[in-house]
Amino acid sequence: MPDFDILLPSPLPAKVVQGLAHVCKVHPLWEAADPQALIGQIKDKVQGLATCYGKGKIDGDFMSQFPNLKIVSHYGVGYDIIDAAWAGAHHIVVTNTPDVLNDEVADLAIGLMLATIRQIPQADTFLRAGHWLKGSFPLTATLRERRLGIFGLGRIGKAIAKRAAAFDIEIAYCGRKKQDDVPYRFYPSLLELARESDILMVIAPATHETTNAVNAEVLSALGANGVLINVARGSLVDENALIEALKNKTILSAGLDVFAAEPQVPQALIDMEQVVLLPHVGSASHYTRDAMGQLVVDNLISFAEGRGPLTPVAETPWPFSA
Ligand code: 8YV
Repeated sequence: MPDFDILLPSPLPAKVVQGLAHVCKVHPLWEAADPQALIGQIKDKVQGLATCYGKGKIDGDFMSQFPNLKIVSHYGVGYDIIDAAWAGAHHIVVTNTPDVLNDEVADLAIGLMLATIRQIPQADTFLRAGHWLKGSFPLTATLRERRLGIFGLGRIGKAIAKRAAAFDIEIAYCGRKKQDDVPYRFYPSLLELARESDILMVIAPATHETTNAVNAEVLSALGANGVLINVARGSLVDENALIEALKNKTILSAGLDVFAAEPQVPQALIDMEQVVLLPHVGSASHYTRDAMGQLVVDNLISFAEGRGPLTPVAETPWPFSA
């Protein structure tokens, strides 16, 4: 194994750090008393970064501190914190952790959908508070006769659709293009999809085009019986428009696993009883996080040993053409 120094800008699971430390020189930036001084000492040696979703952005300014940087291995399928186009233009490959989390996130999305429509957390709170002794929990909305619109029919979107099909509800989707090998109805515009749906499931990537895509107009098209579920990124939903729609009851409820400025969650949402709010736990099981961590390690080791990256992202196709 050649010398290969890897910088970890923000905390990753211990198994990832240990897995890398067996074969590479690992520099956990968050443990440094003076992070900038550490960067100064190791900047010429660093060939890889292992990153995760968190506070900092891995942009051109950050990556350009390391003249010999060759690979950024990201812990997560969504890599919106990384400027992958910049990396590609500078022959730095970016990898993510696709597929290994599809089922976990899809399970959570379905759970959140049911929890929101049938008010499962609210019913639990009701029982614990002793209210059942005084009367029954109020009747809830239903999944019956609903139409599910999936915004983003990628790998996770398809896993959600497969599960939703078992509920005997209509399924439609919108995305960059129509996919001929799926049985679901395609709508080219999100507005049209919202108009034809009672549940809008958001699972598209966070890009410039999808920022605030779920806006006031889309929410109004979803309608007064409408339920919004977001397991993608907070940036896809105009949070102020969502709060207004919920306050004015122009939609029924929302189940959210992600927020625009997480872990900060708007107090207005916390104060609403009809919403279900989760702390970004879509992929957060031991099983799936271990699989994601292993893929972060495997990408870096495969690259360091000259075998190339395992799961490069679209912006940095491997091998780079000269
Ligand atoms: C995060 C996620 O990566 O994969 C994604 O895109 O949103 C999550 O799985 C996770 O929070 C780890 O940082």
